[in-house]
Amino acid sequence: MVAAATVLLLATAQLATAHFALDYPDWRANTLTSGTNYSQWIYPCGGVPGNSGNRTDWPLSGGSLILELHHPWTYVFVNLGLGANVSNFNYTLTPNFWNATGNGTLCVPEIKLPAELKVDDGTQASVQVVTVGESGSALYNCADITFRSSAKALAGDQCKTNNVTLTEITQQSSSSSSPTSTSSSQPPKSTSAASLAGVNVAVLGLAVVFAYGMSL
Ligand SMILES: *[C@@H]1O[C@H](CO)[C@@H](O)[C@H](O)[C@H]1NC(C)=O
Ligand SMILES: *[C@@H]1O[C@H](CO)[C@@H](O)[C@H](O)[C@H]1NC(C)=O
Ligand SMILES: *[C@@H]1O[C@H](CO)[C@@H](O)[C@H](O)[C@H]1NC(C)=O
Ligand SMILES: *[C@@H]1O[C@H](CO)[C@@H](O)[C@H](O)[C@H]1NC(C)=O
Ligand SMILES: *[C@@H]1O[C@H](CO)[C@@H](O)[C@H](O)[C@H]1NC(C)=O
Ligand SMILES: *[C@@H]1O[C@H](CO)[C@@H](O)[C@H](O)[C@H]1NC(C)=O
Ligand SMILES: *[C@@H]1O[C@H](CO)[C@@H](O)[C@H](O)[C@H]1NC(C)=O
Ligand SMILES: [Cu+2]
Repeated sequence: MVAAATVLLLATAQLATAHFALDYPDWRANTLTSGTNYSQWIYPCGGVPGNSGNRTDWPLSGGSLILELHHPWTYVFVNLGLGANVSNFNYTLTPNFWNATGNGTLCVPEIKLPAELKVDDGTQASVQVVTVGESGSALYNCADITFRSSAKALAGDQCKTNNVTLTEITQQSSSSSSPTSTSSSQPPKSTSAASLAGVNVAVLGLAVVFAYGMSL
């Protein structure tokens, strides 16, 4: 009995520390609070249905993202789906996904939309942020947005990164693709996953599967 309770306590503590917050755009719901049926382990969106919370205006070319991270490091993927009630996130905003290290706040001033994706003033969409840790298991949070020609990316005091370092992981062996999507105040280092020694390729592969939600 005591052993089981201890294991449960440890497991719960681990869950609590591994989770993350999506501060901007405003998440569909606070998935860190207890007393809901939401869980960041659930694909998609931690189980939070569309239109549960606030809808944030985003610039037509892409907008800002603020995450609160609690892990020594985590992979981060950002995906987008079009529509008023999205559950299919079939555009990636992180062709080079991120390795975010540190327990703190990450603000990326502007995440560019893929060049082939044209949106209009008033187009509704949702953003899904996926983080993948060492175990290969993934956490999900979503935010509902409206693309607006009048919307602006966050700047200055509104977009502060604190204690988090971002490294882009290019999935091609060539690192020639320019990482224009994350012009952070501290520019991210670009690393080629294929050229890295000691990368856990299995976790990386799993991460990609989880992040794009292929068979989930
Ligand atoms: C969680 O789900 C259970 C079973 O479906 C339901 O009875 C309960 O009301 C739900 N709780 C919340 C906060 O939605
Ligand atoms: C939506 O915005 C209001 C006003 O800023 C805030 O009080 C509320 O907590 C937000 N809802 C969610 C789900 O974040
Ligand atoms: C993260 O940092 C905050 C203070 O900045 C601290 O309260 C918290 O315990 C830290 N969490 C982890 C998992 O290191
Ligand atoms: C939103 O989509 C979900 C799943 O695709 C569906 O269950 C739900 O009824 C939809 N909600 C609205 C308001 O259309
Ligand atoms: C993404 O899915 C939507 C339907 O949800 C579809 O209209 C669109 O063509 C898809 N785009 C891509 C690039 O797969
Ligand atoms: C991500 O960062 C962590 C901590 O610095 C490191 O151990 C890990 O190897 C990195 N992963 C990749 C793919 O670079
Ligand atoms: C910064 O992140 C490191 C690594 O996760 C953590 O050990 C340290 O406590 C964090 N510092 C602050 C001020 O949160
Ligand atoms: Cu967690």
